[in-house]
Amino acid sequence: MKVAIVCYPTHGGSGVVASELALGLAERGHEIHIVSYATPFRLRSFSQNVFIHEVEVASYPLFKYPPYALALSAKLADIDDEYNLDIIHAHYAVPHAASAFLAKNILRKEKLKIVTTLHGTDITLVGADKSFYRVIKFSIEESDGVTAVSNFLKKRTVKEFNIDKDIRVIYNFIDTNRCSDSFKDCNKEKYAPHGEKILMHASNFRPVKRVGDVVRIFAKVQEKIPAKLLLVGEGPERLFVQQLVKEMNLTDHVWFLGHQDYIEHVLSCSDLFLLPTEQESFGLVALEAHACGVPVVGAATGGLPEVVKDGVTGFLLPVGEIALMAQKALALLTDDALNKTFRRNAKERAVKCFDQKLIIPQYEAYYMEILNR
Ligand code: GMT
Repeated sequence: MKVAIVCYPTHGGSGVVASELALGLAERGHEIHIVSYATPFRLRSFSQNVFIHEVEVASYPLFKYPPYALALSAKLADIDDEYNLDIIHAHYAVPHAASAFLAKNILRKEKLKIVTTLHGTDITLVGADKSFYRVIKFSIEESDGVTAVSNFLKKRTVKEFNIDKDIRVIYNFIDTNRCSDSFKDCNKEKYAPHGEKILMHASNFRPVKRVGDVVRIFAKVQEKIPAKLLLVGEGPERLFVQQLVKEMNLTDHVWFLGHQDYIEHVLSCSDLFLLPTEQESFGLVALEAHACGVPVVGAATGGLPEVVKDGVTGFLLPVGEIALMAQKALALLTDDALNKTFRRNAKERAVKCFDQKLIIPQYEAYYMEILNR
């Protein structure tokens, strides 16, 4: 098949899923065209069967807001002229699904199919905003196929947008071999020179991630046992979090590592992952932790319980329950037998339920189904 995958190139989960899907499909012999405003970081090195198309938006003094969605539509139409696509797969509804719809109509090509994958905030935050609502509802309804990354997100989409359309749930996935023994030399002594326990969090530091809660949970853990916190990522709340760390006198115990292209290196140093997020449609980062055998303590919210099995691979508690989260974190960090069992369960769950070998064929089969409909 010839598939154009439209995605964001940044460190967010949707871009990672789209990039890994592109690589997986290309490896299975499909011709993949990545369409984005920059090259996604996971696709910077050469891959057979993957073509990168960067969208450029003309600037003009009249444009207060550069019309990216239109430039993307025009680019998709051009790519189809040159390569004769079968499918445009839009990752993240805003604005990719609408741009794909426009491209298909420009081309007047009925046999070109549009698949839209809903990732989370395109529905829960951005999509619910009144200024986008009708365009998103329309783009979902007009897509030939729609997937959501969890049952939670599917239900939320149907309810929020009053959608009467089959939405297929296809979970996020991971190459569970990536966290191999070759990463085990992660320089743990650098971060925890006296054998302290290592807690970790990674996100885009947006308010929805509640990184402040991460620091407060860590503070409670650190009161009881020697521990260090590794924070991965960048975003609007980073300065606030740095300030909080200072105010809580934790500067010597917290490492800000910034963006990391492959967080497996850091995960392989970690004893526990914290994800006290307000909303999470799936929680790719929790899956990445599990794939490295790292248990998760976090919030019982959104689709996270579909990934982290409460009491088996981690503990999930109500959003904002900092004291309870700290208590569970301490249990996992001080009871070696419990820790060992949870680590084994976490890895096993990632391999059995979310390995790319299981999930990529589901996308492939879904494409075939849409093309044959
Ligand atoms: O909103 C974000 O945190 C980024 C966003 C993205 O699209 O880049 O992440 C969402 O998509 C991921 C991949 O499907 C999911 O694993 C995340 O749970 C989801 N984030 C939220 O729902 C907050």
